Amino acid sequence: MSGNTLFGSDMSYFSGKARAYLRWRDISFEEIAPTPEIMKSEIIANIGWPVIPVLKTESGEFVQDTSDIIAHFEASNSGVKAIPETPLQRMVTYLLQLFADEWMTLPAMHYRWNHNEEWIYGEFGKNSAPDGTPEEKYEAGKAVGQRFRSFVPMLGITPETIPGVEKAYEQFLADLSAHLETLPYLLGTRASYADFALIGPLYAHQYRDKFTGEHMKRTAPKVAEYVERVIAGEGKTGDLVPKDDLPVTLLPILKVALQEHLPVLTETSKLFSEWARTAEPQSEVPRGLGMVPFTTGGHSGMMAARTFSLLRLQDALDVYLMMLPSDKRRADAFLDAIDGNAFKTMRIDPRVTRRNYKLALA
Ligand SMILES: N[C@@H](CCC(=O)N[C@@H](CS)C(=O)NCC(=O)O)C(=O)O
Repeated sequence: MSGNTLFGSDMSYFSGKARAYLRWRDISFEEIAPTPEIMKSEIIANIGWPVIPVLKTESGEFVQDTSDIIAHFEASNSGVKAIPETPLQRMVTYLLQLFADEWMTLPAMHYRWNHNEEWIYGEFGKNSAPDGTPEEKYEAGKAVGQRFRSFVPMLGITPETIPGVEKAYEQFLADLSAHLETLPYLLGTRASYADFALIGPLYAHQYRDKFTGEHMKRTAPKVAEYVERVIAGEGKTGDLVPKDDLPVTLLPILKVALQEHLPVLTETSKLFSEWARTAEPQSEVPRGLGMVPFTTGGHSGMMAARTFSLLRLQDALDVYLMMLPSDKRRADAFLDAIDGNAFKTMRIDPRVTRRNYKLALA
């Protein structure tokens, strides 16, 4: 195998994010599905745990985590940057990534596992038993799918919270549709990093999964067309909104995102700081640290305190804390406008990083 290989799947949330970026950047790559053999010989052998997407570069280097995959190519590319270079748009990009990667998992997992379960087993089976009969595909897909299905209760998706998850998702579709009336991409007339991040939840689960996709195309056709553009790698030319400004139509989305997610992140960071007090320096961080309360769409429950979210939050905080005073005043005005005050004083203490493809103390 030579060239860039993306071990990924059309059914996978984060593979869509990486794939949309690679196409937008015109990077030639071959996407290879994670058959059980590939999982063992390429992914577990090199990354240490079963996860996709994984990039194997031309030189045989393995990169995991979509932000590292994108950073790998951005470092050597002389074209426009995927991540905006101006401070407020940059911070908002990381906030949108935090929302897309870590909060949109709620509707994605709810709709997949409560409305598309039987269908998705057949789809998973295309990777697990590519040469099998439909029945063999279904059984093989079910064996793989059970692992993902088991994440549903940890996300707090229960009969009590499902009406809230659905309400929040429908509001999101309405807000994004309104935004797309004025701009074709999140931050302008070209695609940027935030669009790739949003394709994570929006492509595989919300657009491609049979029943959820039909619902999106029927109730939010502008969003469906947007998903088609971004996953195809369109939006290469055009501009971001000038003068580091933000489209006002993004504010409702960011407002709900922060209102719902920040309380969870605050509780998670407290549990993390407590855990870190007695942890060895540079330790690997557990993926979950107990349960925390949350509210979405007005319905409340308990979900796992997922530590990886703190890394995505830390990226946004780093941009905020490094801002020059005049930029920070603009960022504060923006945070005030979306009731995001809690963000201003949040700190990830101690800092986190990734080591050996896992979350670790910096
Ligand atoms: N933060 C990672 C997340 C990757 C991820 O969660 N991938 C899913 C499939 S879309 C997976 O393989 N999950 C296995 C697991 O979480 O144990 C990234 O951005 O690449």
